[in-house]
Order: sequence, then structure tokens, then C-alpha cells
Amino acid sequence: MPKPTTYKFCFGPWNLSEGQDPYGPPTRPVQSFDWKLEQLKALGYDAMMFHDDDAVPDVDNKSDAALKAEAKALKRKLDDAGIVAEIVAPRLWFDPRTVDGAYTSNDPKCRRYAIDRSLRCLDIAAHLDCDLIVLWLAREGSYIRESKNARRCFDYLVQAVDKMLAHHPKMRIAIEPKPNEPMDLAYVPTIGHALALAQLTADPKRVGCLIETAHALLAGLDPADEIDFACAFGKLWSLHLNDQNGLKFDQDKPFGSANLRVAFNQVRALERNGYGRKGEYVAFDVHPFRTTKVEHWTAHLENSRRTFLRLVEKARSFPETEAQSLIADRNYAALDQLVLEHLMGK
Ligand code: XLS
Ligand code: MG
Repeated sequence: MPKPTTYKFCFGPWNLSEGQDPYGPPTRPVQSFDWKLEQLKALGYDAMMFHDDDAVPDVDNKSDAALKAEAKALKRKLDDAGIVAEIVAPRLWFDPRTVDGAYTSNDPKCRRYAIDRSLRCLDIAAHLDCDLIVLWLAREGSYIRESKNARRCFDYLVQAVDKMLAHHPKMRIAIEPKPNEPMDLAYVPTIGHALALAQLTADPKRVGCLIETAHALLAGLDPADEIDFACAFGKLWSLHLNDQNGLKFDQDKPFGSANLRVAFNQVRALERNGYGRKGEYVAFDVHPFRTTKVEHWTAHLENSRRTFLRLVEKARSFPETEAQSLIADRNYAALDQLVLEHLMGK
């Protein structure tokens, strides 16, 4: 029996958001990066995840030398705090040039921008001693199907990934699929799509995936099955646990808060695959509710981690022998109840 995994935890500065939504302004004051880093440390987390411009603000207007100096200064700050940079992700959905997609824009100048920006994201990651880039392909899709040639768009995506692979020989790329929002329909909606795309690139070994619970649920899939699928390929390199109540906007609720059983099954899947043994992090891509008061600002992060660890205990204490005999007897009604009783406890 391998030793049980000791999980390591991560979140990003955007997970201490200020409460704005498409219908209203922030409900909490803006906080500095240093404050966010302090919270992360105080909560006992091990790593921080970054967008390129979380690491180097206003990255588009900085010279390579300035980018290097700022990224190195951040690295020193993280080192002093004993915190690792887990991933860096290019923010390819904000700039006007990404309005119609980044790598898949119909405008070649915009596609060029997206690739150049991504290469700079790789540079930032390298300065932070981080070897993993995450691509959330936010605007790679369409609102109007006929507006883009999807066949060509898949080629553009592969070409963009190939440029990144060539730019840095050690950097790995994890694709974070999401089926919709902000686009109506995304070109890479599931882990199956992400891993199939990886096979078309110049170095499939360096292209894997990141699963986000809410994104799998929005695709109508069970996140635990997505985890097992990715792990069958050895390609689950990062993870965004959260929760989602049905097919709505991306809610980024605390882990387990909408469906504890679905959360439990994700933890079981992580446990059986030994997720974390190669140094992978459990990141919570969760947001405070808009209603959250300043004094409760970090509760969703504390709670998600606590729920995760409680579910690890539940996974490890699951009555496996009893479950196996019910499975052998095809008594799935009793198995169903066994799971519920186990989760409800005494
Ligand atoms: C949005 C994504 C985003 C990524 C990082 O839906 O989850 O937060 O994880 O760009
Ligand atoms: Mg995410």
C-alpha cells in the first residue's frame, strides 16, 4: 500500500475577489496583492496560482527587462513567504484584441498578439521557477457558429500551443476546458477535447489538462469521471475544485457546497489515482459570495479546504469490503444507501 497522500493547497489572487458581478459593482474594498499573499499564508496554503498580469501587472506595456525584474521581485517575495508559484495563465480575454477570440480570432494581427502574450507568460513562469502554464481558452469559440471556421480554429489552437512548446523546452501546458461562458459554445469544452488536442501538438507529452469541477458540471459531466479519464492518460496536472448548482453561470461555490456526494466522489477519484504524489496541487477556484462581509472574506477558502480534508477522511474510511460485497451481489440500492449513511455519519 502506498503512503496516503499529504495534499498541498493553492489559490489565486482572484479568489479573494471584491464582489462585482455583471449587474453590480464591488461590495468589498480593493485589497493589495501583499494582503492576499498574507491571507494565503495565514490560511496554511502552500502555493499561489497566477494570471500573467497578476504576476506582472500591465504586462503588455512592459519591456522584457521590466518583466524580468518584476517577476524576479515577485519570486523573492514568494520565497520569503515560503510560497510556491503553481501555475501562470495568460489572461487572453481582457484586451480589445481578444474580443473575437485570442488564438482563434479571425484577425491575424489579433492571433499574433495572443501568441506573443502567451510567450511572455511562459517567460514570467520561467522567472518564477514554475514549469506549468494553464490555458483557460476563454474566448476560443463563438457566439454565432457561422462567424468562424471551426476546422481552421483547431489548427490555430495547435499552432499556438506548438509555438509555446518551442519557446521553452521544459514548460508544460495544462488546458482548462469550459463548455461556455463567456462564449456561447467553446471549441474545447471537455477533458476529452483537451487531451485529443494535445495529441495533435508537436510534443504531446508536455500538454495535459486541468479539471475544474464547475466546468465539468456545466458540460453535463461528472467531475470524478473526468478526473479518472485524465489520470488514465497521466495528464491531470492541476485541479480547480469548487462547486456549481446546475446549468447556470459559472458559480465557483465553495467545494462541496452544492453537492457533497459529487465532491466526495471527486476526492475518491483523486485518492485512487494518487493525485498529488508527483507534487500536483489541489487548487480551489472558489469565490466569496457577493454578500460576504469584509470580516468573512477568506471563509470560502478555509471552508473548501476543510471540506476537502473531511472528505479525504470519508474516502479513507469508506467501508470498502462491504461495498465490494454489495457490488458482487449487484445490490446497488444498498450500495447507494451505504454511501449516504457513510456521508451522514453517526
Ligand atoms: C474561469 C476559470 C479561470 C481560470 C484561470 O472560469 O476558471 O478562473 O481558472 O484563468
Ligand atoms: Mg478555473
